[in-house]
Amino acid sequence: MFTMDKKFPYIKSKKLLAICILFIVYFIANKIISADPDSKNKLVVLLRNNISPELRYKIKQNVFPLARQKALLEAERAANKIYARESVGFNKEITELRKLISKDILKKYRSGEINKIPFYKEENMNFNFHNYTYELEIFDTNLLFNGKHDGAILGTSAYLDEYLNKIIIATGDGIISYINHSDLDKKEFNSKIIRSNLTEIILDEEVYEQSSVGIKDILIINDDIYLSYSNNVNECYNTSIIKAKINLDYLEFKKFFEPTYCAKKYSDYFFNPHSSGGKMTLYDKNNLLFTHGDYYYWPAPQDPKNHLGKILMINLNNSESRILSMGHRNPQGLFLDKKNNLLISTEHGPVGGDEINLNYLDDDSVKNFGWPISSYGEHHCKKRFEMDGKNGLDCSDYKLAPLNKSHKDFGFIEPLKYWSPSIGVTEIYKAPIDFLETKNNEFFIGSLGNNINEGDLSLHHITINKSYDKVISENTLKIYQRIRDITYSENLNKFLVFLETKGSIGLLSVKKK
Ligand SMILES: [Ca+2]
Repeated sequence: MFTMDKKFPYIKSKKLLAICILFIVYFIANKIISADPDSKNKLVVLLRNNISPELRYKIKQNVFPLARQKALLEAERAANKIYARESVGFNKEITELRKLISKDILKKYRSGEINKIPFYKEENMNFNFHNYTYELEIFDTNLLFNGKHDGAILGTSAYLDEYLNKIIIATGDGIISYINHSDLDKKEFNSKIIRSNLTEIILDEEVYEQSSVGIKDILIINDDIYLSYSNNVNECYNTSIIKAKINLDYLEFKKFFEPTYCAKKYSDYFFNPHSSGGKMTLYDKNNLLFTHGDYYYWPAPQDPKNHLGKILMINLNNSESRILSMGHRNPQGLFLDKKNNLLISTEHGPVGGDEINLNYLDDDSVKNFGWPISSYGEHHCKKRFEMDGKNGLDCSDYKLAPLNKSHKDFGFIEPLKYWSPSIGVTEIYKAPIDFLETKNNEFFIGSLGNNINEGDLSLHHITINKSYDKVISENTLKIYQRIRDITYSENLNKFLVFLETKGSIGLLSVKKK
């Protein structure tokens, strides 16, 4: 039988009072923390000046999910601004906040407290071009943070491959997880995190943070998973590879390949860890192919011994390497057309001069693609000089690297195609013959950048003629996100793409009209 506790009304009012006080404190504090930085409100100014930024962020992160949500919304608005190119810069406060949130989440990933990344379905994107219709299914997540580039504003860089009926995802900050193909029909699903000994093998903490170093690609060969990464050896960097036997509960990585050479962070030369390359693809049962960027150390690409600015073949059994081609800048796309024994690579130019390069692997000669002697791009300093009313070509970078336009006239191989302005070209992947029922060579190529009208933030469907001498057509699918990686799933008969602006997975299907 229900009996009324005599104390009940008293307790109730006390509780109510406590709730009211808490609410008021919450309201004021929230106001201070999430206030407009230019707020002239006296109370806000007084209180804010007496709280350290660290404490503010801590409170923000732990106590005020609403403030966090607001900041993320602001970040999203900023991202949209970037799309429209109204603003190029990052909001400093958002960057700091993201760093703190991501550190907190990273701790939880490592401890196992978070063991999955939730994805939810977004609206499909549809495109029509001449003979083709394209459909891109998109899955977003809010739990990937450590962008490896300012443009990866809400997401992170990540790389995809397949293992049996699973998509394996390796993020730039070293979170490895998998999605079952069967879950892709659902509106929401989880990518299950695979724990590993990564932090014992890659000691550079920056790899796991918002930075310009990190994991650079994933490749699965049989039951082995290979990861390439920015390797920091006493402030001297190269791109190295580690491997592990696949075990979906735990990956025990060990070192697989480490170049003999590295680029010093502090030297008389430029240094930029974004120019890392790092793309891997399978060659045959005993070898993989691997791109190594120049890290802006310009003497390397034309030095026949130095691994920087090269494409290499690496033996899977003994890790011995051989240079296949030289004169590369930052190749982030690599595809082997087995039937034609043709290696197709893409690479970033400086300002302009992004390239598609072809290397027929029919002899042992080392092909030279020209960087930094020949390029259809220009140095960054050219514009600065011109703005000061000087001759752009007088800036000192041209003395080190003349960037002749012709490749052929200087003994180098011409690119099959180049983009000026640059699109920020990334991965390249050929469609299987029956995917598009074509006699030509159909490729999908990703782009980064921030100017949608120049072909950035898009998927490029490029048709190359049968004999590989020219590009017949280019359909640019405007995705409005940076496209970091592309692979093809035979099981799903779809292309898988990773979109890093927001941290989304895309599934692309194409139909002939
Ligand atoms: Ca070139």
